[in-house]
Formats: sequence, C-alpha cells, structure tokens
Amino acid sequence: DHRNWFTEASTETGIGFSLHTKEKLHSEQTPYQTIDIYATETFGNLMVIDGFVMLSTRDNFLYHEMMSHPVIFSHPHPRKVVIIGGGDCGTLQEVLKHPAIQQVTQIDIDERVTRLSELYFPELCQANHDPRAKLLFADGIQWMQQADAGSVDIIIVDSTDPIGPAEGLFQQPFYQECLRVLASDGILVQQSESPLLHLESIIQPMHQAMSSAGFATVRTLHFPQPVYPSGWWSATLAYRNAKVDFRELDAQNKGFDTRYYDAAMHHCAFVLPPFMK
Ligand code: PUT
Repeated sequence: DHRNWFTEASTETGIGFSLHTKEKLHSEQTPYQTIDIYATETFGNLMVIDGFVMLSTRDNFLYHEMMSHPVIFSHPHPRKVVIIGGGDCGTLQEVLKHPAIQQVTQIDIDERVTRLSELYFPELCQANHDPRAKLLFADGIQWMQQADAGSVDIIIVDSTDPIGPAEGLFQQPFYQECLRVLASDGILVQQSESPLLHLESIIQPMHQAMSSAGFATVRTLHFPQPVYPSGWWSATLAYRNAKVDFRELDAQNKGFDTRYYDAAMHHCAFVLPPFMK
C-alpha cells in the first residue's frame, strides 16, 4: 500500500489503529507535549498528542456529548462547571448548550491545544467567547488545590491518557481535592479509557480511588469511539451523595441538538455488560 497511514500503536495492549492520511497539516513540540495534526481521507482532521489520537472531526461528537450531557442531566441543579483539560473545547461547547449553566471554568495546561483546535477544529470552538466561559491555561491539579471548598457543581476531567502530565489526575489525592471543591449534590466525571482494554488497569482502580477519597457512589458509562483503541470508551461518574438522579424529562425536552446523546441513550450508556459488572 503506497498511501500514508497514521498508526497509534500500543505496545501495552499489542494493538494498533490506523487512519489513511492525506497530509500532515501541523507538528509542534510545546513545553508539555508533541502535537500533530493530520488531514485524513475519511475522518476529517485528526489531532494526535505524543502519538495518541485525541480527536477526529468525524467522531468527536460521541466523546464530547457523553462527557457532558449525562453528568449535567444527572445533577439536580447544575450551575457551575469546571473542566480540567478539555483544551480542544468540544466538551466546553456541549456544556454551554445548557441554559442553566451560569459559569464554566476550563483549565488546560497547554494553550497550544486550544489555539490549534481553533485553527483545525473551528466547529468545536464556537462557544469559546461565550460570556459564561473562562479559559485558563494552568496546572489543573494545582488549580483544584487552590479552589474554594463547595464552589463547583460539576467537575469534568477531559484529559489525555493517564501517562505523563495527566497521571496525577487519575489518583486519589486529586479526587480528595475534587470532593472538597464540589458543593452538595456535586458530581465528578472523568474519561476512563476502554472498557475492553483498561477494565483492570484503569477503571477498577479509579472506582477504588474515588470511593476511598469519599465519594458515595461511583458509576461507569460507555459509548463507541472508533478512533480510540478498541473503538469503545468510557467515562466514570463519582457522586458526592449516594442518591443517583436523572432529570429525564429535562433530557427529553433539552431544546438543543445532539447526535448521539438523548434520554434513551442516557439509560443505555449506564447498562453494563456482565464482564464489566
Ligand atoms: N480525551 C481523551 C483522550 C484519550 C485518548 N486515548
């Protein structure tokens, strides 16, 4: 095959995922990581950080909708949201679709992710100048340590994989800080990798760390994500209170467009196959 392929090769899992690329549009080393952008043949633009696929034009809606709407419709009165990571701004845009949300603070360590997303994924950055949005470029762990207790309703951890700069976001001390910063009824949601590949190595330890940090209930949801290893991904929700809510009527009458999430998919996403239970 004479064509150019980008391959995310995983030595840990022994698999690789390839996309046929037309052109490398950009490559740079930032103080934190290497960011590459490709134009692909069938998935639009592709952002890759340190060799790992972050998003494509074609399928990012699955991830961004499932990182935002299930948690927001699970909170009884969401007003203040914090996003840790999320520099491509796709999650931010979904969160801001909710009129009830009054303030979203996003803290990504690397400003270049956002600037490159504005150039190569402009459709995700339409809400960046919404007056409710505040974009900070700083260390998310330090930000959380300095945040006021009980000041946030929802924390969304939309990070890279738990290696390198993001590793501390997957550990109990960070979850303890999140619990302190969440108001009553507060919920933390974090991207939690592949149900097939990372159940024992990431999802189970995450449940244990969140529970021992003091969260009352921890639940994982799952959804397809073709450009991530195994094509199947998850997000884990940690609830300050034991009671699990779903504002189903509000989800049915949400009044904005989504392509994957709706009230029925909300239920569906939390139904676990036996091996995950
Ligand atoms: N934001 C999630 C990135 C995961 C890449 N494998």
